[in-house]
Amino acid sequence: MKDNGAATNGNGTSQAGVPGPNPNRKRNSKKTAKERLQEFWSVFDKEDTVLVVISADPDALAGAMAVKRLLRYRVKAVTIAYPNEIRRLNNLVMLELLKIPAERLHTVKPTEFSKRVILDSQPPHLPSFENIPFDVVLDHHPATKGWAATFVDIRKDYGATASMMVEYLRAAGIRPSVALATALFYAIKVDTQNFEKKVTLADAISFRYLFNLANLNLVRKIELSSLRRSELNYFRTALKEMKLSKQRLYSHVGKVPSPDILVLIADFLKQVHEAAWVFVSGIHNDKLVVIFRCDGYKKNAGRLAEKTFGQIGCAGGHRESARAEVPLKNMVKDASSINTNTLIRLTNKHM
Ligand SMILES: [Mn+2]
Repeated sequence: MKDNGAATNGNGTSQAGVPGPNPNRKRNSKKTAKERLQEFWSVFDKEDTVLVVISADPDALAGAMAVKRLLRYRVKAVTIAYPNEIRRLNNLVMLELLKIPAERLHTVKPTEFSKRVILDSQPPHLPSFENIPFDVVLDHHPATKGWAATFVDIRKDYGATASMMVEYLRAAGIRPSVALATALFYAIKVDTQNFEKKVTLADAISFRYLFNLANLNLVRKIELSSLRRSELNYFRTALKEMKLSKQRLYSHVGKVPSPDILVLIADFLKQVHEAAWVFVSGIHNDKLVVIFRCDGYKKNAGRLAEKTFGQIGCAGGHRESARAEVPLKNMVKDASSINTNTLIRLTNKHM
């Protein structure tokens, strides 16, 4: 039970790892792909209407498509639903190009479906998931407690749920369509950050398998669709306001419709060779949002963000990227008086 921590995971294993009442049920991590597939399939009947609930990002969308494919001839219908609004352009383009049928969670009634699956998430992850009784949980995030499901497969060492779903498809002898293979391939790329994150060999095996089936031009089209034309105006402002000193590049962009645009600008500016650090800030929802970027070599963006803004707002991140959000009421200045010089002054205090 240690490997997924669910209150009741139905794999019949006691805390000490000794087989429980059913000796045919093994520890989750010891099961073969075929055994997992059979257990997953055994949850469903021909008459079932299935709801797959996800928090829509590439990994969840691809995984949900795989579940739909695995259940195609085994249940009556499969509906994919997500609570969040998809704003990221790459994700919208993925939905559109790969024709992924997904609906907003508030437009469906989970209890009207006979079976419910949650994928790439767990019930406690979002308030809108908490009250849904799930039959199946498929995920790669660390296991949470306080819920139960008939079939649970959580593998926290995996870089993507998509890698797990490839194993299910292969065990079922199903060759994914180009759209499904492309979705899974892109999902693994995104969740492993192009394999720069710590992942398992299993992720690499699934990725290599998909390489022959996915359309790489479609992948590139999705990857390159990160900017709306209207967002280029913020780049114009960022370049105009930009200041470079002591290998540090600063730009305050002013009011922005979403902090995402600040991330896009910071990621663009970090390509400037003369800059070891990039600081991009903007105002969103009465908060000053600051995006930190550096190469992480003998530098720590997360620590700097915390030292600089931890007292007056929330701040944190990794060595090479970080973010801070400070309510304007915690700062002496009003929004209109904040400019790139303010950003320089604030961040230099702790450098
Ligand atoms: Mn994921």
